[in-house]
Amino acid sequence: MDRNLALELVRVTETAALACGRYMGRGEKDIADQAAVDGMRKAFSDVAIKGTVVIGEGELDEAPMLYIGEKVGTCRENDMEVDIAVDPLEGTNLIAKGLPNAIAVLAMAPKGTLLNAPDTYMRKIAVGPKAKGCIDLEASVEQNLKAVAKALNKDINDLTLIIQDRERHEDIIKEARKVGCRIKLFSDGDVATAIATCFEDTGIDIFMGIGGAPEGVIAAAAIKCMGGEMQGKIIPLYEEDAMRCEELGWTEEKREKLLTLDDLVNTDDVLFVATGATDGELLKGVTYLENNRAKTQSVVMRSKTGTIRFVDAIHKLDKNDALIETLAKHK
Ligand code: VTB
Repeated sequence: MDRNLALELVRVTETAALACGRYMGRGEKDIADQAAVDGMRKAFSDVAIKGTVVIGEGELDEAPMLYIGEKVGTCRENDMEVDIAVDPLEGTNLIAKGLPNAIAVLAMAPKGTLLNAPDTYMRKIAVGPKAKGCIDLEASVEQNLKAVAKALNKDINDLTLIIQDRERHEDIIKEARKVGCRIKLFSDGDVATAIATCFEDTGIDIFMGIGGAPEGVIAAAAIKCMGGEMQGKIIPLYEEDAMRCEELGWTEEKREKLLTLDDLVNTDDVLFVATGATDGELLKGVTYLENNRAKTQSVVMRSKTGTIRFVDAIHKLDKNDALIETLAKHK
């Protein structure tokens, strides 16, 4: 994929983050989400790709924009055909409450290479590059924690597990506490937190737990770029999830299969881009400056070269056409 697309795509997540940034703490998660979706959709129209959304806002009947199957980009004859996975606002609750780790995020890869995950749950485990090859989703929590501690040459008491604060994780938390591991609980947003394992200075060594399956594929794109490891398994938590899986061809047999990083993202040419909406482990959120300006921080990665770029940008809010249109709509 053309490397210049990486920077083009930064504009897309920047626009989504700027569109929803003003809703921080206003308790309106759906409005914030809609603004991010509108911003992202608008910004995509200038990108020279023939993109198909494979992970998006839902099916056509439930999402008017960025629905699964929607074509995005300029879609000209010679444009490259790509799969797009988006989450215009990953962590709608987070922005509504002004909590950390809300991001606007997307991944792009050659056509047919991103897993078409069902919109249900996934059991996940992720680590950074130094612990690659040491995890096994099917092994016990204790085995995984000990293996990762060994790989990182850390005492298990110094190892930090990050896991979503949910009742469904009680057993994992109990087992991790038993072996004396440190635990960081987070309320929402398991893309940013899974990726945090790949950045040593976050202090996060391992990510575990059950979160959204689509979010799993998006996180896997970043982890692939950074040389970390992730595994997943589709888990329908509720009865309607199981029905949904069957509907989408994710039969019980298919769900049994352990999904490796290559199953989640089946290419060595994936791009991952995210912009902070609220401050987080990895990125600063949108900050507003005097004279109608706002500052964003984004990260863009390419698995082909392994380059990780952080992009700080200052935007003149009254000079960015895609944004002006989106902001006017959401006044
Ligand atoms: C998960 C996680 C997301 O919402 O989907 C979670 O992957 C939903 O879990 O990052 P619950 O159903 O238990 O709330 C997020 O945290 C935010 O979208």
